[in-house]
Amino acid sequence: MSTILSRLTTTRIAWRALTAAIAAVAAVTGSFAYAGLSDGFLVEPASTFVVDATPAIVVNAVLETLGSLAAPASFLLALVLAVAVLTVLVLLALEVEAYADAQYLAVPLTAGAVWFASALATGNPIAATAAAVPAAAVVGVVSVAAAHDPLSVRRDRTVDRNRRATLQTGFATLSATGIGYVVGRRRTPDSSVPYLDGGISPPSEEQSLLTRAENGAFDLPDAPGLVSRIGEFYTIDINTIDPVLERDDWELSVTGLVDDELTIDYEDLRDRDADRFYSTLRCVGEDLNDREMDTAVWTGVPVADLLAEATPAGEAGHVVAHAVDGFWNTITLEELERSYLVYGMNGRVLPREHGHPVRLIVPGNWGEVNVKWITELELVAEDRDGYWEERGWDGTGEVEAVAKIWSVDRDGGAVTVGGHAYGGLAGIDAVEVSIDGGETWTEADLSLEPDGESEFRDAWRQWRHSFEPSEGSHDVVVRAIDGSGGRQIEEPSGSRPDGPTGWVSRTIEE
Ligand SMILES: Nc1nc2c(c(=O)[nH]1)N[C@H]1C(S)=C(S)[C@@H](COP(=O)(O)O)O[C@H]1N2
Ligand SMILES: [Mo]
Repeated sequence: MSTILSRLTTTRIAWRALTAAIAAVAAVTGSFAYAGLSDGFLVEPASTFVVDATPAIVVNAVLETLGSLAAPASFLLALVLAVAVLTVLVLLALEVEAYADAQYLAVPLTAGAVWFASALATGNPIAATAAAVPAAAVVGVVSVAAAHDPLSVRRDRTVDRNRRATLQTGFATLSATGIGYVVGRRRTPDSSVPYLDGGISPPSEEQSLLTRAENGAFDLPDAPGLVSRIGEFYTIDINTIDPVLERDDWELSVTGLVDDELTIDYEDLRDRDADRFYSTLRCVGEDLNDREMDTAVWTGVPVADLLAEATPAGEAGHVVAHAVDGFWNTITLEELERSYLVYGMNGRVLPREHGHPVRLIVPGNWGEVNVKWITELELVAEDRDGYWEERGWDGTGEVEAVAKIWSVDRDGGAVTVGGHAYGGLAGIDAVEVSIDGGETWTEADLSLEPDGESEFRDAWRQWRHSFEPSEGSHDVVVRAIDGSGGRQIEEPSGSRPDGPTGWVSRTIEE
């Protein structure tokens, strides 16, 4: 008799524990759906806890053995930890309900406990609510379903009812997890990246550049404005999961052929005079009319200021920029002297995927030299292969001018074609359009030169051209004229090794 009783008790606890685990999964899902991959997401504090609680030796050993799997592995561990802690809390709530023999008491208890723990961990009461409500809902649904289950015929009805109710709720939660994941992914980018200086809007200088770009832009369907939104700005790097480099842990050293080696931290960098400027990035590996080209308003410190303090030795001619992800690249000292150590993007703190906390921006050169998560500038005498140059690319130099066709709009009879053109430091002076396959050419309308006043004009412009189509099809071709009068190269080539060339064309059927 007593063994049967104790077995029944264990079975009950097991089913309660399963209910609690499902509620915990619902809490984490709700938290993700609300916060995406930001500090409001419960797994973020859990992962900080895991990393902080693990000795550095172990972290290094894990990184070494798991390599690029280390980040997803630690994420998984944090996820399991968050679910485990919440499971225990909900189980406690269910046990209290059983002990007090008060039907539905576990619902408010779960809501309270999950809310409190989440608010404590994330410091975000609203995100905590997004976790607490689904967890309490799971507990509530299981209780109601169990109480009204007409099908239980076995002698121990509570166990049997709970079992069915728990399983059904479990399946429902599982499908909700899918939806929560999709919602959370969507909510991950822009809004979760704080503004520089912690305000509720971009600082005034960044704001004025953003406003200028917004007012000067054409509204082209299917194409960005003059400044690309964070979250829509392309990202390319060698990582599956981006490095997480905290501001407080960041340091940059200027080493090699300098008189005085120099190391600065994030605070030092932020204390220096900064510039705000538009700069376009374009990946050398993209196809001619691809979208791996975007523009932001960047906030950063001129590298020249740091170089003046370190004093390059006479024989220094190049610099290798190193990053935490094992990526590196080489530019000339001259190019470094017009570069920036950037910590702000569109008035926000530089986002993780774009190199948080600090990246290099080298105006005018191909994307790959704009090293993200930068930690060292090593001055050397001779040119050296970068990460991609070791793999057969030649993409450290200045960009080729390009005009893209990104937008085709029909309004009644007229067709408006448009897109973006980028010419590096020289800027874009004109975009020529042909609607007859290159027989005759006219100049397209150009948007505002986004950085007219500064000494470099390293930003794209939009172009636009409307025409009344005649019978048949039209072969639209575009070509850019850069600020030095040079016309975009006509001869087509693939992107490897030094960037795609040719004129973009598109056939428009009437
Ligand atoms: N540390 C690091 N920096 C990097 C890369 C990288 O893989 N690792 N990729 C480069 C390449 S190929 C490009 S095109 C640009 C893209 O910058 P974005 O991701 O901010 O658009 O970053 C460059 N900087
Ligand atoms: Mo790139």
